[in-house]
Amino acid sequence: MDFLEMSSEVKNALKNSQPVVALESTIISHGMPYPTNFETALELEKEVRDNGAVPATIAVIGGKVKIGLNESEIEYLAKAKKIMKLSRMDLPYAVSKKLDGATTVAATMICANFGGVKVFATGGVGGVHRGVNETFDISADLVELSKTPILVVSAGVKSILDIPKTLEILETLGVTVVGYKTQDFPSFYSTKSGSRLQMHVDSPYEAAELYKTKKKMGMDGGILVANPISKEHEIPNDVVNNAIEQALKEAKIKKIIGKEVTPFLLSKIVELVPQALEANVHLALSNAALAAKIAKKIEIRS
Ligand code: PSU
Ligand code: MN
Repeated sequence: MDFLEMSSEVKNALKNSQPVVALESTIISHGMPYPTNFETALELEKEVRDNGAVPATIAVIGGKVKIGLNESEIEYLAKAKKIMKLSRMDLPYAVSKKLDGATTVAATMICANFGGVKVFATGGVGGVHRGVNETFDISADLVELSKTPILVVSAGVKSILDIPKTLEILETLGVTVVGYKTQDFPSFYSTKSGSRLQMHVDSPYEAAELYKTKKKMGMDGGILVANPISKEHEIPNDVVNNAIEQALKEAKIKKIIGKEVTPFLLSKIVELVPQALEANVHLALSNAALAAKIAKKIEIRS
């Protein structure tokens, strides 16, 4: 794979069956404002290390799929104004044209899998957008979860999305969705969404066993571990919901479509509810810590 460039740290870790956790880059370039995005990207790597795994932040730079970015590459992504947002459809184009791009959950899963990374921590995955009946806007993240064998830790999905419909599609696609110590599907800023989950795991060990079992059974696709934000950092639903309603209204007026929808809504929400950014950082860190613990359990020979 001449398009793949792994850092020596990640390469060594994988060679020695040490735990590695993939981290995405769209959260840096399109998910948070500078400088919080840069600081958070570094803190996420530290959190993974502090919990005993090697971080591998993923992006495409100069047409190379990079697994394990250095600090200046992360800074570049954090500051770049017009960096491409790469999902599955864009990935071969960016590589072929030797472009730079940040990877979404879908593209990060694909790239992690190229390198043999099994676990990936993010903030929130994409899903079925509200108004899907008209727009057909369904994130490619969901389809990727049905194809690519990565365990993804996320704080559920934001209520900018239609959460019940997102869960329906995940069921249709056969994605194994489990709550982490919860039976409520979390909605990013909130531990609950009103949607219930049938399945849960209660330890990193159980999550690792689920991953190993799915693999042993030869079944395609990933696992979505929904890890709720901690109670102390939770933002009440009604506080965020007003902001979300307003953001959605504005997106409609401004005719924002396609891959611009999610970044537009994310930045609008932070503009309207500044504490949302801090909550976002906290939940992402908590997901990175849990992902590292799960990755460690996966690498223990059973
Ligand atoms: N949700 C968030 N923060 C994010 C994203 C989603 O709360 O940063 C990013 C992720 O990279 C996710 C992508 O994969 O947005 C989904 O975009 P779309 O809806 O265009 O598929
Ligand atoms: Mn979309």
